[in-house]
Amino acid sequence: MPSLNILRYPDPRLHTLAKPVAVVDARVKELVSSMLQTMYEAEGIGLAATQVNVHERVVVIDVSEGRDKPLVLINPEIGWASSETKINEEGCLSVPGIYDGVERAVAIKVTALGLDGQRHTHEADGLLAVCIQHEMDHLQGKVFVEYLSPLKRSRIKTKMIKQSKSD
Ligand code: GNR
Ligand code: NI
Repeated sequence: MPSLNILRYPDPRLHTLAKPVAVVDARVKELVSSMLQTMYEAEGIGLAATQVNVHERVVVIDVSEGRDKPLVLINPEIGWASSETKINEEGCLSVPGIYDGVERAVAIKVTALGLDGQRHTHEADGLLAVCIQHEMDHLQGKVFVEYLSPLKRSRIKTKMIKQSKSD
């Protein structure tokens, strides 16, 4: 299972809308396995298929301390979100070195297919809830910097372009 290249903002491919997975077959399982390896290597707590230029509704997450509790969400749907929100500091593997506050629902209920092809319900709060919402945005082609002011976003864009030219 090779690790995959992570697209960097402002790559326009990060704004692609992902399509639902039709069947959880060997191909999807291989994608998940490569995504998990890529996420662990990059020391991220989540990764959406969009970030590795695969435009299907697949997300992997691990918010555990031991980095040993992978969560796989295929075709995730938010069934409920708390009206209570909170601003959390976020970062993104596609926007390395940038951290800023984003307002998110504090708690959510999500249903998604697992690797068993069955739909499961997940109740999440804290960092897990933040991460799931961040990853589901990626599947819609949305990067967290799009919640920031146009001035901040434009500075981030310039910084990312400079960075990409120096490495
Ligand atoms: O590794 C990540 N950390 C993080 C921290 C706060 C809020 C969201 C995240 S997700 C991010 C990995 C990533 O870019 N996933 O798309
Ligand atoms: Ni991200």
